[in-house]
Amino acid sequence: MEHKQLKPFPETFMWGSASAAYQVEGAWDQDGKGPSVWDVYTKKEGTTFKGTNGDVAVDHYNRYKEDVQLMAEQGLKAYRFSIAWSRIYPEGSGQLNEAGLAFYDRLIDELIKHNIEPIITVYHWDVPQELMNKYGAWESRDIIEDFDKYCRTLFTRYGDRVKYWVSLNEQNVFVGLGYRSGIHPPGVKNLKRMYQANHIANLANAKVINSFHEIVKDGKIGPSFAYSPAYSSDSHPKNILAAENAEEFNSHWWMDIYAWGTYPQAAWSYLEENGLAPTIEKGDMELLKSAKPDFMGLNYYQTMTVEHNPLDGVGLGKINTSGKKGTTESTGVPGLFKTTNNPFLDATDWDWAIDPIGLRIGLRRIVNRYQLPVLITENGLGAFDTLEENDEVNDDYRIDYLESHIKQIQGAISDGVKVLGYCTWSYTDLLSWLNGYQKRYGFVYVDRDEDGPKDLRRIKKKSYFWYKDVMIANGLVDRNNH
Ligand code: BGP
Repeated sequence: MEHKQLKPFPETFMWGSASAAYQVEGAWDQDGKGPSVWDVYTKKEGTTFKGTNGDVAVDHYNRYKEDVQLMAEQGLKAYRFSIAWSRIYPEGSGQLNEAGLAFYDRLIDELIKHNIEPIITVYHWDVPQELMNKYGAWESRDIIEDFDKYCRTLFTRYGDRVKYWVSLNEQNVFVGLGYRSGIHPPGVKNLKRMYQANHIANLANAKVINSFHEIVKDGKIGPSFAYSPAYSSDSHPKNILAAENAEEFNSHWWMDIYAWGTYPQAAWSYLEENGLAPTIEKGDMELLKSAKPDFMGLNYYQTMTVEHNPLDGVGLGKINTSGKKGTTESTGVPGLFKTTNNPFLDATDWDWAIDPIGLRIGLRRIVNRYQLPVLITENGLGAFDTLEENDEVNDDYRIDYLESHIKQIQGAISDGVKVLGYCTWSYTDLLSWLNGYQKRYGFVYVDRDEDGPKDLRRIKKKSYFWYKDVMIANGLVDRNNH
């Protein structure tokens, strides 16, 4: 759609940025925190790039004031961060840790003092290890009560000051990588278990959305979904069908549940045919239907281009965690679809397709299908940055990336899509789960690498100043005049 004139960003638009507890906080056992599954998983041989972990990360736990100060100077409007469940309940349930709760009080108050809207993610993948030991975490229905109790504690404690909340971050990623490809904790490769754990996570998500609406009456909550809109490799109907399969299995499977409380038909019948369907108990579907998110959180990085994949075709391919471009293998589900390169798109050094128009397409698809406003909870470029003389980081490539995506958001707004805000990933550099510290996303460079924390000094990148101008202008600025 082309417009004679684009609509401006709404005055209330939340220009933000994001992080997650395990990736920034460090302080892994400080002030009574219990271990999470990531504390344990990253210590196992061969799980992460060069054996990196978040023990220290970028030490945000001890340096949060300095980080918020940087946000304030930049004029950041919103900051999305996650709470580490095992700081609040070190064993997942039972004993409450006041020191953990107090840390987030301080962080929230510091943000509010500087007019930065806090957006809390209650779960960004770091389930307490004790719940894994006790009952297999997401594989047991016991987690529904424990998660609800944990979330109610947060809603009650912070709901007076925090009005935007994210329930599960990228459920599709944590169950997919945790139970299909086995490269996230618990490192399992078993589809039956994956679909069962996913169903339980759906129930837990629905329950806490209902609890939220009961406790924080004037707040808004939604899940954050990692949506990679699927394209067909060409106009051959069998490839179009493969793209339909990819949309249904990779996206509608989750978003239909969030918005409507129903599983999509073709995917459900495929799972039944293959003995993979989750067990639905009495009351499950009613619970799923009863929970209504206030927005769809969207984490957007790339689109996926797919083609037909026969029953004896491609399965799981290797992913690129080294930053050596071109090392990602085609991946697929035999009988459904497989990925292929899109000749029209460039890619990052980690082989993620760069596709700003894909963001607009994704926004349009979500809004048309679900009639929900969208909060963009993540979008950004993972890249190698160079710290130059005089503490400069000239990350023009990151500005190009963000600028082109913001342009398409404005396009989507002009098309009629309601977008509440835009959180870039990430604020400071941080630990990229499997990819170490060399894959950087931040506006703020942090002086550390895989070999150790160095001095953890914070350095403003060029993109820091550029985003500042965007926020002042409430929209894109002419870069030549800045
Ligand atoms: C999302 C996660 C983030 C973040 C981002 C970048 O999937 O929600 O936590 O890590 O992707 O991914 P990566 O670190 O793998 O480059």
